[in-house]
Amino acid sequence: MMASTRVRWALPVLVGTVLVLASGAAQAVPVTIQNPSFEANVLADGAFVLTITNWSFSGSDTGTFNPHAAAYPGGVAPDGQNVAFISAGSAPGDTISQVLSDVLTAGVTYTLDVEVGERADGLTINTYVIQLVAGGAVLASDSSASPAAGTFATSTVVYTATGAEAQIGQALEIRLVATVGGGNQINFDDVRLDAARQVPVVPGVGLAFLVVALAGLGLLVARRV
Ligand SMILES: [Ca+2]
Ligand SMILES: [Ca+2]
Repeated sequence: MMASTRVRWALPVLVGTVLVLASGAAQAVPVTIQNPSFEANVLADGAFVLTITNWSFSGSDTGTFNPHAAAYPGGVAPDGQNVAFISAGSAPGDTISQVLSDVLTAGVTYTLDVEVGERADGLTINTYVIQLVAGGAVLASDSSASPAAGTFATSTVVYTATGAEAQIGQALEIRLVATVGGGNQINFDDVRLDAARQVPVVPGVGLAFLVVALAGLGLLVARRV
């Protein structure tokens, strides 16, 4: 193989290898949410309470519900036994929320997933929005889930903190909002928030490899001339 050919092949291979070592892979870890599946209250099938442990909420017709078979086939919740609800007596904008102990961190991609349900027993789904919040400011939101009666669908928010946000270092918050009040009900369950960041696999090895690789490339170039 000609020296010039070796150089042509060597450069992209070395640069590619160094980039892989230096950048690493995204590691997703769950962010702690208290009572994320609304199971803190033990309720009989069909029972509800106007409380949601660990969550704050506005309005007077919001709480925890163990669905009966009329609401969802088999009386089954997406996760565990219970769901949260914002119901008929609610006003537009009534909100279930929890401020988390984790703070908004630069370079992290957050993925918020919430199961959103429409009861099958005539309580038409309320329009809703789920929001990822930090320091009281809404970072991103989703209102696109459209479950059929008697089913749940996943609503997802994805947000990457660039580091330019004024809310870096401030507490994250999850909000589940009913955007139209009265006459309807919306159910939420299985709230999940993951944080993923690019992490170096072995930064020291990557840097050492870079030095050796560049030295090797220099030798190749030197031998060619
Ligand atoms: Ca649940
Ligand atoms: Ca049930």
